Amino acid sequence: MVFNLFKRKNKQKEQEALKEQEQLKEQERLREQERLEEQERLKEKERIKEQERLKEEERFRKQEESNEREPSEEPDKKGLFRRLKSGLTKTRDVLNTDINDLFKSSRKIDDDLFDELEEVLITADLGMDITMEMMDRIRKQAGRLSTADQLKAVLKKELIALFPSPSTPADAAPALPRPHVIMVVGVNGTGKTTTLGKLAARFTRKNQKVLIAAADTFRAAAIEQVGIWADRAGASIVRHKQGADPAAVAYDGVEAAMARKMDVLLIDTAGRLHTQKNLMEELKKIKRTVEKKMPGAPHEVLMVLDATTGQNAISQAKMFHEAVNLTQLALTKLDGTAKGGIVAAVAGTMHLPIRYIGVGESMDDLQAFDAIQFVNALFE
Ligand SMILES: Nc1nc2c(ncn2[C@@H]2O[C@H](COP(=O)(O)OP(=O)(O)O)[C@@H](O)[C@H]2O)c(=O)[nH]1
Ligand SMILES: [Mg+2]
Repeated sequence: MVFNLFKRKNKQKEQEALKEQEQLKEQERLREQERLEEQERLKEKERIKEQERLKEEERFRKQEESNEREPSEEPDKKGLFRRLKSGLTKTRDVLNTDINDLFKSSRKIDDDLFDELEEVLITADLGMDITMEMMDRIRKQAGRLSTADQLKAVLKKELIALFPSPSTPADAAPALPRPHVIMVVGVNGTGKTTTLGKLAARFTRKNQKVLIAAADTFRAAAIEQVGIWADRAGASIVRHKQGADPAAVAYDGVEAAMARKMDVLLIDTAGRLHTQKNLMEELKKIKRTVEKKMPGAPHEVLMVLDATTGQNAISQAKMFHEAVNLTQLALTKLDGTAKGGIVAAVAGTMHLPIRYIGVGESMDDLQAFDAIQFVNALFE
């Protein structure tokens, strides 16, 4: 009896031990499965990264090839390229000479060298954040770098990667529906009206019918200035008197553009009001009014930034983006004292396409922006 009880207890214990062992095994199996799944996930991530890197390299290589072919095939574009290059002399001098100096007497790649490169990038107005990001990426590739040319190639590639890939070619005709409405915004004096005028000329040259709404009613001179640009560009204009409600001008602009079957409507806006808050509220109101008259419009909100203001351009862009949701950017005055790094810094921070750059005050001094061409111009 006692013996039987003892046997039964023993058996129970054995069974419990077995159960426990099985549970442990099951846990281990689950852990192993998790580990394998995690490995698989990491591998997949690496694969995607590698694919992206290859795509980027391919894009870069193709552009390098087309740049080499450019002189014979597209003399006009080559002229623009040369003008862009001469506009960027200062940045180029900084980048070129300093980077080449860094590698004089075949220096080793070490921390000192990276410190100096970092300084060069900050001097080129790339800004602190983007410079740090860039240095991080370059350091990771340092193992296979030994010459100035290799470093330049990596730097170029990483700079190009800062720009969001354009979804449409920079110089494509405006998309349907018509009128294609572009609202131009930005701080006073950055070159809004000038850029709008140059844009109008670009479109009319392509046989597009362009209407301009003079919604900067803050100063009489501003309305006059738009009028002059409209004449030059062969565009029509809708204007009210000084002090009129800018949203009403924009509304009339949309109405007229629809009635007159215009291809493009460009809306000029003010860059300064009595307070910054008023300005943002006014821009929002213009946008709302335009949308009410033509659902889906404005199709683009183009912010104009003065490249010579350096890092300020970034804080301006953030503020306007918050208020009116920018869709594209133009950087002006790259023919002046601007440092080219600001272009990459803006693109890398805002993640918005830079559509145009201004390289002078006349009608032809607006270029469709091409990141690869631009970065190449910085280094040549
Ligand atoms: N050098 C140069 N000057 C420019 C460029 N774009 C605009 N400007 C000048 O900047 C000044 C302000 O331009 P404006 O269009 O009136 O600016 P807005 O107040 O933003 O409308 C004018 O003297 C323009 O000629 C450019 O790309 N290069
Ligand atoms: Mg203006």
